[in-house]
Amino acid sequence: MMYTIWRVVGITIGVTAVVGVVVGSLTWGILANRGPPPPELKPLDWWEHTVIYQIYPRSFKDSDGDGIGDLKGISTQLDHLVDIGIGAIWMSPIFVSPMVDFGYDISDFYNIQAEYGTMADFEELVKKAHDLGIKILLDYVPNHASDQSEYFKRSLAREPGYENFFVWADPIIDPNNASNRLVPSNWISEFGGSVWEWSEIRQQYYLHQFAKEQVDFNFRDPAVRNEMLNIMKYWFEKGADGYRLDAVVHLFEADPNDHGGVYPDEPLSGNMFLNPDQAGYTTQEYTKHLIELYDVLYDWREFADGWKDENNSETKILLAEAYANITMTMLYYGVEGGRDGAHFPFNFELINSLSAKSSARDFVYVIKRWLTYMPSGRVANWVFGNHDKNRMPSRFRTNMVDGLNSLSMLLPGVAITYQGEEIGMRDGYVSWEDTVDVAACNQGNPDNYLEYSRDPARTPFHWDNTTNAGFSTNSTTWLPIALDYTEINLKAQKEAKRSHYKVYKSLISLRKQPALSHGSYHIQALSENTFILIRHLITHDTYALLFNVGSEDDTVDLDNVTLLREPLTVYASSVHSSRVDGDTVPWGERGRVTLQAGEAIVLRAPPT
Ligand SMILES: *[C@@H]1O[C@H](CO)[C@@H](O)[C@H](O)[C@H]1NC(C)=O
Ligand SMILES: *[C@@H]1O[C@H](CO)[C@@H](O)[C@H](O)[C@H]1NC(C)=O
Ligand SMILES: *[C@@H]1O[C@H](CO)[C@@H](O)[C@H](O)[C@H]1NC(C)=O
Ligand SMILES: *[C@@H]1O[C@H](CO)[C@@H](O)[C@H](O)[C@H]1NC(C)=O
Ligand SMILES: *[C@@H]1O[C@H](CO)[C@@H](O)[C@H](O)[C@H]1NC(C)=O
Ligand SMILES: *[C@@H]1O[C@H](CO)[C@@H](O)[C@H](O)[C@H]1NC(C)=O
Ligand SMILES: [Ca+2]
Ligand SMILES: [Ca+2]
Repeated sequence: MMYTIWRVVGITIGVTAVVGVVVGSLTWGILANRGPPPPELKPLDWWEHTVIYQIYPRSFKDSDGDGIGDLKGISTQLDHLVDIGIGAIWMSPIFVSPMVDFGYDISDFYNIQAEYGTMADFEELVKKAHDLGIKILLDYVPNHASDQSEYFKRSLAREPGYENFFVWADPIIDPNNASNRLVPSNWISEFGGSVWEWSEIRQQYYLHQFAKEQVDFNFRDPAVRNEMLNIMKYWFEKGADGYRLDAVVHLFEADPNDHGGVYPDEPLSGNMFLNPDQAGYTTQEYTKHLIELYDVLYDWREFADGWKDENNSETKILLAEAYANITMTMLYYGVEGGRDGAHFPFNFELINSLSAKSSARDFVYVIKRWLTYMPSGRVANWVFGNHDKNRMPSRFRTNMVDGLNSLSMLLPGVAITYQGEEIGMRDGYVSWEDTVDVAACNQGNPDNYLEYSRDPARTPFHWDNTTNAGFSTNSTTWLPIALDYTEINLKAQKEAKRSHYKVYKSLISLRKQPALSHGSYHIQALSENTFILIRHLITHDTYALLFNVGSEDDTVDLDNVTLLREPLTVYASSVHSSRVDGDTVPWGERGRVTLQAGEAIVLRAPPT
């Protein structure tokens, strides 16, 4: 209960800070002397304050020299994950797939892709990880199946039970020419072109919101919903601790029954930067964020919770991938006073709304927005990158790596790390000839493919400075190794006195501190470019992150930040900082602190 009150206090201060436009003139800290002694710390469920590490299996570690990462490779590198201190791994899809979209086009949801290994390899990975205290999250791809799947073959053949497994539609007859068939609607796929693909066999169109080889399931068919539960159950039985739910905003499309028997055209969005065959040229109002999808999601949650209760197992978690506006995103948590949804929807605000150009106040605003909109009693999460987005140092500045990693570690809730962020890996260079991402191949040309390509964020992990960065012994790898691997690699960073790896590791271990797991948060811009994030819990050490997100030196005043008491010592600092761990930050000149461009320091202050 007290815990909640403290959090509410944190939010109140946050809101005040937004309103109190005059930067740095806020008085804090009356709080410190208020209220009864500290509450018992509420025990947290395993996932509520964990760090989740996303592995892109194809690019993590190749164990057999074919140039492609695999499950045995992951098993052999679990020590690295134990060493840095993460609590769970989420693996991008490892199931049988023709690899049109590198595993997001699944042809057999119940088996492992041969190039990644065998079921025995998977079982061994689960066992090893669990023995080391690491949870395993799988990627659940409910929206679509590969056109090579049995489901699709059966549906093509109109096999009983499978006729409506996918979204089939008759052609529209051209009023001017009866032998010309037209697509059922003007909907555009995420990878470009119509969502409708003609099938000679069924003499009908099928719908695909991604590549034409990724056929959308028909979630209005109860048989589909049932099969999804079978899949979820199957991998729970194999030991999966939860799922990341892929592309859930696309689960439903408008129902012709609600539109006079036709698939309604979408109005044009008016976005003049897009071609008529690009997603977003129309409003997507009939293809994304349909309200029906939430009930399906809430059913999955009920299933996962039922599993836990009936089998007295640890919590199975569901994490929703939903690029949506803030209100639609928050609905993925569930309905207040109603059904639960995902344990959390991924927070993509740090990716979508912040960049190298953002000011301190932009950071503060975007962070508070999530925490303010989040329904009460839910758990926040922080994501700076994934396999679909340019890498974090490439979107921001390379001198911001430690500050960004520190920020996600110090904020309340779950921190999510995409493989390589712990060593500050940047986008790799992938030429047009080497490009394999379907999004870039479908929509791009040699001049503009990098606007679409997700390959640069997917180049293999840099283990060391040997051939292929220690990723593979093969002379060629499925994607080229980024050229900067001799400079940026795990081994070098372990040996260096200071490195991104060392900052990351020290920040993860700081998460055990009660102020981080249970404390209130206070975040405020101190100047145009520098903000402070404080985690505070009465009678425990207070921790504060000072982060200059600008591109010049900046001096800020800690005068009125009364939650901080002397002596202030440096717990961690950016690799390029002149401050070292254990340094005292002199309060002498009444708390003036200068930070270099991109510099972040994490300070420890005694209890208040
Ligand atoms: C600190 O607060 C006092 C009182 O509100 C104010 O006069 C002073 O300017 C503030 N100092 C800074 C550096 O903002
Ligand atoms: C090396 O990779 C290529 C494909 O990039 C593959 O054809 C070849 O068989 C691999 N070599 C070995 C030894 O697996
Ligand atoms: C009618 O459509 C068919 C099929 O697209 C095409 O081959 C034919 O030329 C069209 N006829 C006229 C008169 O446009
Ligand atoms: C409990 O676990 C068993 C397998 O261990 C599974 O078959 C069963 O469906 C689970 N219970 C629920 C409620 O899902
Ligand atoms: C969010 O999206 C939904 C559905 O697309 C729309 O109805 C709503 O107005 C949007 N809200 C905001 C705040 O943009
Ligand atoms: C590779 O790294 C080792 C230390 O791990 C270092 O001694 C060596 O000089 C490096 N070689 C190159 C080519 O950078
Ligand atoms: Ca391999
Ligand atoms: Ca769909």
